[in-house]
Amino acid sequence: MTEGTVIRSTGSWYLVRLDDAQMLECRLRGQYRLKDQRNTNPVAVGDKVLVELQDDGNGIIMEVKERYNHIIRKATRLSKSSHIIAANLDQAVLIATINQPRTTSGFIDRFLVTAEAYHIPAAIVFNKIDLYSEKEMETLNNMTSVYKMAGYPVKHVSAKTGYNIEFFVSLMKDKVSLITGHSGVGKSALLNAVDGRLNLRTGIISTFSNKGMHTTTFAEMHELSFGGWIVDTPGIKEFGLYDFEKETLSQRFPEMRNLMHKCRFTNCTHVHEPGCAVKKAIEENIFPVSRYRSYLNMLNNDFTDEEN
Ligand SMILES: Nc1nc2c(ncn2[C@@H]2O[C@H](COP(=O)(O)OP(=O)(O)OP(=O)(O)O)[C@@H](O)[C@H]2O)c(=O)[nH]1
Ligand SMILES: [Mg+2]
Ligand SMILES: [Zn+2]
Repeated sequence: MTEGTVIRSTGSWYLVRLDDAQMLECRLRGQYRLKDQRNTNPVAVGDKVLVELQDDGNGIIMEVKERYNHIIRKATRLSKSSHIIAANLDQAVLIATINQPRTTSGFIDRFLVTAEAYHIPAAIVFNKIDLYSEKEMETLNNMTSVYKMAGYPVKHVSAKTGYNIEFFVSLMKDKVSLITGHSGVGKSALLNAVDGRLNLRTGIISTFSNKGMHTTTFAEMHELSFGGWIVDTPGIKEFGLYDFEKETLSQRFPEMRNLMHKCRFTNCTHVHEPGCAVKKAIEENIFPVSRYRSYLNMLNNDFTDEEN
């Protein structure tokens, strides 16, 4: 048997890159049992697998190795069954824009909380730097300091002018990165700018008309010419669809995690309790209000996007 990585999954066929770089179309062993019945797909992009070569030139996936991590999408928020989008990721990179389209801090915070919940390091790349007005630059700089303070890498780039593109390259080099973000933020344009070989389609075509086609998740991994892999996921509209427990939510905010031990009550929810270190930090202007607002919205299951 040979080891490889699942690069693409289209339901019944899997494209596997063997460790000697050979590509092999594979099917899944017939009696492969789903260990976790709640997931609709037993094998996901990024999975490390053991395959057996067949006489017809295809392969059979005999075994899926234990995942280092994975990220799940649910059919709907209330749905019991879920779909594994990708496995064994080194990081999740959110491509965001202040305008055209606007990425709100609520959306960014749900992305970050989800990445924390799945133990996937997260980074934020603000694109379209060439477009912003003075006021939008101010918003950008405020958001940047908020997320840097929380400990996340933040970069400003422009796919159009090439500004800081080398930072985007260094962020992804030799890593497996999930690339996500609203439609139109320039994910494909940025990836084309760093690696022309990818030749991804850009513009508005991939957003609207293809809406229904992508929903089954054909996530795909692409090799980067300078080293590393990206996972392109056309289907994720709202990254933050995961089932969190309210008690653990504050642990998904690194800056809250660092303060919590100072709250009077160990099970403090940082909402109404006396002696709360988080609320004190907000009063003292050392905890960002936008992050706290997102926390409250998530506690209340409020996923509407509001102000930055
Ligand atoms: N001004 C400017 N326009 C950009 C920049 N990056 C991308 N665009 C434009 O924004 C539009 C959308 O870019 P895409 O790369 O297709 O966006 P996407 O994030 O891949 O969108 P989906 O595939 O629909 O998820 C295109 O018209 C790009 O030319 C940038 O840095 N500056
Ligand atoms: Mg695209
Ligand atoms: Zn508290």
